[in-house]
Amino acid sequence: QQASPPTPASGAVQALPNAPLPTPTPLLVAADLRDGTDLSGPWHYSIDPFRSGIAGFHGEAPDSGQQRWRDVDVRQAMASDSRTLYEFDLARSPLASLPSSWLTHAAELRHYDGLMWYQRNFVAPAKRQGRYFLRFGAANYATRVYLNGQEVGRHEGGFTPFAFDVTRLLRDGSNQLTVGVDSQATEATVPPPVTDWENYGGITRAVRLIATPDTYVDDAWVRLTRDGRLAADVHLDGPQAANRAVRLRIAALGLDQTGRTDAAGNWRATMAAPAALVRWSPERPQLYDVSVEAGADRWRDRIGFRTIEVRGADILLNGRPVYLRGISMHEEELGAEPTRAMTPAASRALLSEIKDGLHGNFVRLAHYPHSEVTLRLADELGLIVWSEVPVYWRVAWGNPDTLKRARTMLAENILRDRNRAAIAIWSVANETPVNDQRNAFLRTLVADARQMDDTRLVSAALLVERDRAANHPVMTLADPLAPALDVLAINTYNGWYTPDRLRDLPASEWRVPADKPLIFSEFGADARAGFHDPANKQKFSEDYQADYYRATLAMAARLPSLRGMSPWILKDFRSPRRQNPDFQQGWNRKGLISETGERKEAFGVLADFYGTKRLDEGGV
Ligand code: GCB
Repeated sequence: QQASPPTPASGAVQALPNAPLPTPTPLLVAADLRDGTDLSGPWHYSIDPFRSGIAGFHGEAPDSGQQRWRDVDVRQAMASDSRTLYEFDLARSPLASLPSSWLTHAAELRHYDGLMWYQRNFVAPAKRQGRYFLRFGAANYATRVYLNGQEVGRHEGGFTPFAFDVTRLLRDGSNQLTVGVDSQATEATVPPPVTDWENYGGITRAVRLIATPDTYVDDAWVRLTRDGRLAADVHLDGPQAANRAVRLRIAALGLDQTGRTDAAGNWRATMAAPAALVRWSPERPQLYDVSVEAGADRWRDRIGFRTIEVRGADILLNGRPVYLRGISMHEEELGAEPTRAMTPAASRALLSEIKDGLHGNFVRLAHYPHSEVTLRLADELGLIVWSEVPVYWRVAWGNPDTLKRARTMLAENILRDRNRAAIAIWSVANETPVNDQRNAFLRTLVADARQMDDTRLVSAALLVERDRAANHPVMTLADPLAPALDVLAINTYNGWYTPDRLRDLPASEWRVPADKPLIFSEFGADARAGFHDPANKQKFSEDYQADYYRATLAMAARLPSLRGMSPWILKDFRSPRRQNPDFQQGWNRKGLISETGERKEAFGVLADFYGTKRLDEGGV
């Protein structure tokens, strides 16, 4: 079912005429819970700044001496025939442990941006039956995969999973897997080259060899509909996908429902929600073991059930108003040398600061889809999630390829995560400049999100205009995208990027539509942990940051439609734009904790505010 399309404001630009939704295949939903061989660990790597493994020096196909994916013993080949030439030998190149970004493989790679080759061998399971997929959690940004010298596929986008069927290419014993990953952004990529975070090139999430029966459950989506019924959509892939018996079970609820797929391998069912169902909430993040059986396959996931909707300016979770006590975060683990490899422990260290330290119930996972490790943990801990695609700042709005990339990323993100109860909001963009092409681009993404998921809210982090003539902050939300969104979200930095005095912030005037929930998707100020300046309270001091939070929270308290916030940001994060030698040293310092976890004064200011709000759930 499709949610009724939002009514566009008069004069607003429509969505672009929609090409069909991009549907990534295979999807392998909940792949992280399937049986498989984890290919994490040591891989060989070799830089290729001129991309000579992809094209020769006149642009022709590369010659064999430049190819890194050849399935040969290079040293032996050269020793046995003096005419043989290889200039790359991955099998003898240095080793690094994956998943991780290459920025931390070696000191000289700290700023490498381009093509990197990775290679490892693995032993295929003996007595194979069924199908085998190579599944990548994420590789940033453009990836080519070769198995035993044969190309098996390509993928673009640094934050979403992809998989290739390699059943026929696997051989007994040792198999050689070669992966080229190119991190370089262009004007046409998503995100574009200029961002405010580190571009961690590499294979940053797990690579696994996953085994399934010939016909298997490629997609299953089990959820509460807006009217409180239980709905399931299942898609089988394989030679016996059509007209196949399917069984959905939630043992703890006594639910056992059977059905049959149609000719396309799809089964859709809705049923009354079992009376015993405990709805997922931050206070009680109940999850259930859910399985879908079809033929020899048994798909499983752990799923929470809740409803999320908007009524007037309220956000309703399970029918009750909720105030989003949140914070934003990047996918970057604590420590002085992060590599963007989100282990369960690394993710827990961050999310528990939000849940327990700040008394939060909400996290904005900025500015791209985060690891499924983090999404599963948010489900388990009870943190409501804002999930986003990296349509950030200035992308090539008029380029149809760029739109296709963004749509595919959004689809990959939503289809991966539709079973996560924690996710309440799909965000289609962050701080994008208003113009007709951009409006049409983003409307297309909004329509896609609604088509793929009619159970969640859609938003985008928007900018407001400041009245230049006024002598106190007068802020107006005039974005023509606003009518298309369920939740209005504003990034605001008065008193940090503007010369406003903090004491003037509480009296700011906000001209925003009153009939929709508003959240502050960002506000923040840099502070270098340990730098105190009580006398002058200069920018970059902990004192200024704490005062900035006090002033902004006082301002927030006066906004009648404000229903939550995700200040910028939990932890200091690497950003090449931030080079102030005294205070930043390559880090955006707007964290409430430093990169190594030291809490700044403002952490306590926000924790107190949220701690009080908790007693007053739903109130503003
Ligand atoms: C923003 C961006 C965020 C930046 C932040 C900042 O508005 O959305 O990505 O890091 O400001 O620190 O300026």
